[in-house]
Amino acid sequence: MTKLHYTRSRGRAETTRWMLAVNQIPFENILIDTPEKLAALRATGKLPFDQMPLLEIDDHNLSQSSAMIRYLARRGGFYGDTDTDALWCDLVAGAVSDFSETGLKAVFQPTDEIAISEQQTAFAKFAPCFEGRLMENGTGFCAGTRLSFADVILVEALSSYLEWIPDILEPTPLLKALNETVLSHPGIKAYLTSDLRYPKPDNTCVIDIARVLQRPLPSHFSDPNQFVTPS
Ligand SMILES: N[C@@H](CCC(=O)N[C@@H](CS)C(=O)NCC(=O)O)C(=O)O
Repeated sequence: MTKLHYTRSRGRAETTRWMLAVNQIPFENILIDTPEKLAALRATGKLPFDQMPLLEIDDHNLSQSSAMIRYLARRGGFYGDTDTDALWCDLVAGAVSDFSETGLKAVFQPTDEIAISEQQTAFAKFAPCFEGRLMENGTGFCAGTRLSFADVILVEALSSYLEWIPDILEPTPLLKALNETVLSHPGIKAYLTSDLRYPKPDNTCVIDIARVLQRPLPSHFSDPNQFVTPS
């Protein structure tokens, strides 16, 4: 069984979960929810950069979410049909990686108002470019004539924005249509309604991550250094 090791959250493992889902590969979330479990995982030597997530698949130990999504894209034929399609997949994926950071960081912001405002700013910057790409390509997809990993990770990033700002896609009809296309894929649909999909991140996730990584909490928490071990 394919195993994805990560904290009890979507975080940097979520694009890989969506790519497993679109490939319809059954997988297990292996919870790394204590500093001891993280230390034990690091001691196995399976984390070349000491970072989670770790994806155990096809006798490989994969690190780095960008490598995981590309491995799964090649494995399932989600990297376009031509070199030009593949190039567009990578171009869009690069922009999605920047765009998704604001969604990932939303839960770490001191107030919901700040989280929403930051996402509105990032959406205003990137969404017209994604919409423009969809218009130029003219197939309903970001690259080539069918679904690619670029579409999947773009909609994954949008899913976070939509949880904070439900009407955010109204000004971008092509992005809205792509969102619906990806969400109606049978593998994605099954994943999103399964127990494998974690809920919208909240303070519990923020605390969990800081505790497992023994890192400071955001400064608006009352005791930001409570999990930092003195060196
Ligand atoms: N570029 C990496 C980043 C992974 C990452 O930052 N992982 C965090 C947990 S969310 C981690 O393991 N941090 C521990 C460390 O950097 O030592 C990826 O996308 O996989």
